Amino acid sequence: MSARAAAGEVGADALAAYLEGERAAVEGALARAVEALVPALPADVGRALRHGVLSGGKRLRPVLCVSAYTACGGAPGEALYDLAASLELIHAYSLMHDDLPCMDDAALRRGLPTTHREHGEVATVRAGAALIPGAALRALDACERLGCGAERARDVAGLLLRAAGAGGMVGGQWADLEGEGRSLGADELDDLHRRKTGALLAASLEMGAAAAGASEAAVDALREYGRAIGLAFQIVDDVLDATQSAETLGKNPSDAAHAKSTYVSLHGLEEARRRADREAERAVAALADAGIEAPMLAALARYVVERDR
Ligand code: GRG
Repeated sequence: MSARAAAGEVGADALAAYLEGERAAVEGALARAVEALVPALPADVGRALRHGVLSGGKRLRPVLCVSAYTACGGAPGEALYDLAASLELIHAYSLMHDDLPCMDDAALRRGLPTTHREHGEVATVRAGAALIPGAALRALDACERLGCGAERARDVAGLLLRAAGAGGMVGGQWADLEGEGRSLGADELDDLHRRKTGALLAASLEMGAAAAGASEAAVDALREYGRAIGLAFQIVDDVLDATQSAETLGKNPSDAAHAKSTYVSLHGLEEARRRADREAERAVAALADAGIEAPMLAALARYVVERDR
């Protein structure tokens, strides 16, 4: 079945209602995480952390984690949302640091001033750094409450940290910064984004499946789904950067200003859109091939390519 047909089983209204409910539960878990982390921090660092974590966003990574967990037969509850929120804590730190003058030098994020513009560079660097171990500890604690057992808890937290590390998001960001002003080849661009954006998105699915105690085949399929939608997500990010206003995006388009190679600069708009569609189809096929029936994950694959921000 194609991604569009599989997603068609979940109508637009049902998807919107699902996203709204899941996001509300994720916001609750993020608020719990912030309340747990802030008391140990100086007041200005706490304010920066609160800004970076609690000022909106699509909350896609935690939603994917929860969706994978339930697709593998797990029942949602507070501990699951706390596990899912650990991904968003890493994501939040990456955006706070990415926006700094030494990286993207961005003034606007999610329609608001970036964290360092509001709270200063020093507090933002410190808050971002505090989020990394904070996320790992939240993930371990959530796994324990989910009854994962020590070995599975270590595996799940390991997935998060490997995806965030030099072989994943951090390494991808280095490659991205080093690639500015240079024309990257198609394989180089895929590799960069598989690490910078794709690794954490794929880990979201894999963590949900692993925490649910899914079979190796199911974990593999969800990783495959995650890798494909991770790439689709980044391609669409490039398309949106090239075509949408700051008002719609909630941030200033910046790829051209930083002379970045993108899917649009390399392949053109139409081919970039087709490639994103193909990746979404591939994601859904990976689940179907493994016999995983998950219409909501098919709908989320469509959402990733059809989103406008
Ligand atoms: C020290 C080199 C070095 C790196 C530190 C800063 C950093 C680590 C990593 C940055 C990675 C990065 C900026 C990835 C961007 C991924 C991306 C497409 C973000 C946008 O995600 P959305 O659309 O954002 O999910 P919302 O706002 O919806 O949460």
